[in-house]
Amino acid sequence: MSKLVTIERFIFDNQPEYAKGDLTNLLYDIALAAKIISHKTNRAGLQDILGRAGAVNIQGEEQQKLDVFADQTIFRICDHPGRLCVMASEEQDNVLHIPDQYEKGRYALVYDPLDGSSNIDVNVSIGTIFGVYRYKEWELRGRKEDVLQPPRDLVAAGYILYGSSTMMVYSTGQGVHGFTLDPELGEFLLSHELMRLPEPPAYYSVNDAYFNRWEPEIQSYMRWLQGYAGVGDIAAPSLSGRYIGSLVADFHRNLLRGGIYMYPAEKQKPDGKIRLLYEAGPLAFLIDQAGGYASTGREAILDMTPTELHQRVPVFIGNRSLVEKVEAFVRKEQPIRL
Ligand code: P6P
Repeated sequence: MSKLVTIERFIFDNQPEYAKGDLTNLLYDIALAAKIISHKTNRAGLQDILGRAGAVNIQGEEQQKLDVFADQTIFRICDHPGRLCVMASEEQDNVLHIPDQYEKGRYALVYDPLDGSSNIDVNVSIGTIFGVYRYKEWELRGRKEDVLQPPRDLVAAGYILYGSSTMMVYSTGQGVHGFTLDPELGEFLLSHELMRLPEPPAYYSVNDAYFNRWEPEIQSYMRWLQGYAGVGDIAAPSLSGRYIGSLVADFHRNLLRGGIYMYPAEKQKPDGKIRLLYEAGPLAFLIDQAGGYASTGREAILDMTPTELHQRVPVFIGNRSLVEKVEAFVRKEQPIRL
């Protein structure tokens, strides 16, 4: 029988000595937000919270009521305890400043409050993604510069998956750890300690309806993944296709079983769809901690400094062997066949 450890206890016991303060408490706060959002998500169909909130966000996407609720919940929990100097949300045009009446802290929080929200009405798993940076300059803390940092400089990153169960998965640079919510206790309990990407990988995740929009090298890579003869210098591992259309759900399954999630650039989306700051960056930090790799196909996502809050990047993330093969195809170092 596995040991019974709450996320609060695990965070406290595993933080470096110097960090047993704001960062520890910030992760507690995020876990509380996760419980509140999970409670609301699991009852979405019963409380007429489904459907549109009537607004459109910076991405030009219809805001679902749960999007708005999740965004407000995270902000209201994190704006006043004095751990943060600034926040950035997928749902907000600009950075979110700490209200004047509250003390500013040492950290900057970036988050996608509810990724995959178009799946809410069809009861498909959705998720929250977050990343935590340390301030850039103490006297000037609270600016956009505090969040526009490369994912390699994250001090923490994680996600919450609202699925058949609610899980919180995070890393502070000492490995990736997963916790499952016991809704009766209201506690996240340690369920996946030190998660590592398994080899060989089992899945590839991509919306292949866009195949004809991709550059030829990516089309060839897809044919390699699918086992076509005469493509690539070695045979691809035998993979199954799994695409949920919810990044956190696809990422989580691939983290547990091995695989690659892809959202390539295309003619209509030259930078792809996934946002660097609060989606690809935190997940790149996590996959690195789990022994994997994240790339745009041309450069490591971990080392990209965002220039804008809502900057998009092409994403290939998962087992290093699969992701590095994309880069080899893009460099035209691989035999291709279409
Ligand atoms: P498409 C959800 O909107 C999201 O950002 C990810 O969660 C998901 O993987 C992707 O977009 C789905 O996009 O174009 O395949 O519908």
